[in-house]
Amino acid sequence: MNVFQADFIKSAAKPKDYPPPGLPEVAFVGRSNVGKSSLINVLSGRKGLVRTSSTPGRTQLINFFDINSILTLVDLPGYGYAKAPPALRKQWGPMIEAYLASRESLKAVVLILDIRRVPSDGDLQMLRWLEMYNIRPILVLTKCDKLSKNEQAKQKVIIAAAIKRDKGMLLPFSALSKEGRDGIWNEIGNLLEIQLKPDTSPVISGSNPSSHIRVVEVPEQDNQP
Ligand SMILES: Nc1nc2c(ncn2[C@@H]2O[C@H](COP(=O)(O)OP(=O)(O)OP(=O)(O)O)[C@@H](O)[C@H]2O)c(=O)[nH]1
Ligand SMILES: [Mg+2]
Repeated sequence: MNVFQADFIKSAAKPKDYPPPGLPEVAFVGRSNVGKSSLINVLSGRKGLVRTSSTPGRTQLINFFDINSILTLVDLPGYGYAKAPPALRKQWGPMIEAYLASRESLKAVVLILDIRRVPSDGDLQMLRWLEMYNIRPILVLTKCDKLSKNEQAKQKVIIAAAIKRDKGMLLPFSALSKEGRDGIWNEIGNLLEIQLKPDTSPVISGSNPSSHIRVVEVPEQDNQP
């Protein structure tokens, strides 16, 4: 997918503050510090589109980003940050649940797991929530640059068993090397019924089959909201 345009739309905590529904949305969930915001930056090809941090709890609101005016990427605050202020931890569950339960334009969820770690209780809870809302997540194993190929294969087996999924469903990714980027875009394209051919125009099929958007290559740029 060539991203020729990536823009911060807005931050929101409550449904009344979300942008108007319309374009299909892809939400990114995972524990705090797992690499959600870094993944969005790599997918968008903009290093500074979303703020990232080595300190957990960087993303505290729901952040919406427009991509090529054909879809919206949604960065959700991470769970499981023990040192988060109590008020924030209390707010987190209802904020995420309201979004997952009520957002009609939500078409895909990317659940991000750290390839080095056994999935946490928060991850398992998130999987249960998604099942409850009938959402089949795209499962990404991030930070794979930190392990050898051999170790990655072992971790895949362990993580697949912990979450009771086929290991073939787990997509390795690295925000450093960008390995896995195209595979994740393909999965998103499949779920959104958008054809994302790298050298041609992305086309929204279904409701608007004639919508053609020309894509051009642009250099990475900082675009901090
Ligand atoms: N080596 C490596 N580091 C990564 C990768 N992805 C993210 N990181 C690092 O992990 C830290 C957290 O990344 P973020 O993208 O801010 O994580 P987040 O999930 O958005 O965190 P919160 O907003 O706090 O929930 C940063 O220091 C990133 O540079 C990766 O694929 N490889
Ligand atoms: Mg973040």
